[in-house]
Amino acid sequence: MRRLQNLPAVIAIGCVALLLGAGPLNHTALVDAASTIDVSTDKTPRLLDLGVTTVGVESIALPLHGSRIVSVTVSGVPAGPGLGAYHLTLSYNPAIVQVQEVRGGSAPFQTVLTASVDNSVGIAQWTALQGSNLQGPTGDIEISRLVLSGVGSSEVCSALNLQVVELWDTNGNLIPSVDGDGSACLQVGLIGVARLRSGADADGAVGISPGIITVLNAIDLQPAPGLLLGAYSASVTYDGKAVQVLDARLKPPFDQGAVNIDNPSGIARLAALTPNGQSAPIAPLAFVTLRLLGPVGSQAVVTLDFPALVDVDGAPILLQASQERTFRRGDADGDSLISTSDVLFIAQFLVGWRELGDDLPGQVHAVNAAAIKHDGEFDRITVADALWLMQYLVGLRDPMLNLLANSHPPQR
Ligand SMILES: [Ca+2]
Ligand SMILES: [Ca+2]
Ligand SMILES: [Ca+2]
Repeated sequence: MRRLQNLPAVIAIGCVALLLGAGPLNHTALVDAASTIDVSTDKTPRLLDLGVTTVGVESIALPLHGSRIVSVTVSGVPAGPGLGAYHLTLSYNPAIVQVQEVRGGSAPFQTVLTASVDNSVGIAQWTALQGSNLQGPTGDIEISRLVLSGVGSSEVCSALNLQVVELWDTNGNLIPSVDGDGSACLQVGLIGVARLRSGADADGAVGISPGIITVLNAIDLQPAPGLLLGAYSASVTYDGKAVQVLDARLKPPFDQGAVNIDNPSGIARLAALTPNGQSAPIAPLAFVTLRLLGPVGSQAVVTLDFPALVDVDGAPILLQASQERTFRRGDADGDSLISTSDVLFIAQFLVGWRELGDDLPGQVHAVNAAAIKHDGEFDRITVADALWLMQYLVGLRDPMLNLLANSHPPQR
């Protein structure tokens, strides 16, 4: 039986407004839409209004056979020296949820110092510190991300019991805090399988293209017959110091929507719908142009998630797993090293001997190659990228690809 015919539109408007911070629309519709679809972003209760520093973990819906990333966030760090270091533990029911990985969060907490995970008893603990600046962050900051996977067999929940062992400011004073626990609930509904590719758009702009390749029933992992996707919101997250999103282009049939790019925070949000629905595979859903900013060879990870994905009737679909791509500025052949081979790959691509891609040997990694020399509105691969990398390899340019002051092109 069908639900409201206009639900995808309501949902998409709600999505766009919620995710993109648009002005108030119809508040009721927005809240309804959020409660209908926003199963994965049930936020931890915040005690900010009371002036209490809170360390919270998100509540999340986990697909059977799938994994998701949850944020651990400190809110309400008081004005002063700011956050310098933390030590946290998380306990959970390992028969329902397991911690696959503990990662850093936003800068300056983009890495963890130590992490230990025991999935046999259900305890993870980790520490991090930031030594980049005596003025640490105040207010709200995402300090780490946990990759969780669902391992149970029915719709049950596990508490995500966070405990703050210690929270320090950069002067070495303890910051009093409370913890905000979350939960992870297994879902046995529909699972969307996403794909993230890197390459070039029709005009040569390099970047990534997210897509949904299939929708499965969680119980038997068989494709859901006749399912039409109606709307999505996607997030692309990255370290804003290493990567910039220059543009995000919605592609038909999901071309009604909106885009919000926040490079300082390292997140780009897309939300779009298609009124009549479309069956998977839908790839690409969009094209997101990327620029790498760091020194030659430095690594940058870009993660794609779908905070909301619904079928044409508004029923939620959980993503099986976030998708990631790792980039290295200059590494055109994708072997993680910077060498003359990268120069060769670019030159060979330019005369049509190699194709773009990042999943088969011999392909040219478009974003890595194009980002050697930045090119205006978007980066593309030109012979100047090969030239600059060669100049770097012979010592004429520094790792940021600036010409060295005492190096000159040969005279006559
Ligand atoms: Ca707790
Ligand atoms: Ca290489
Ligand atoms: Ca270029």
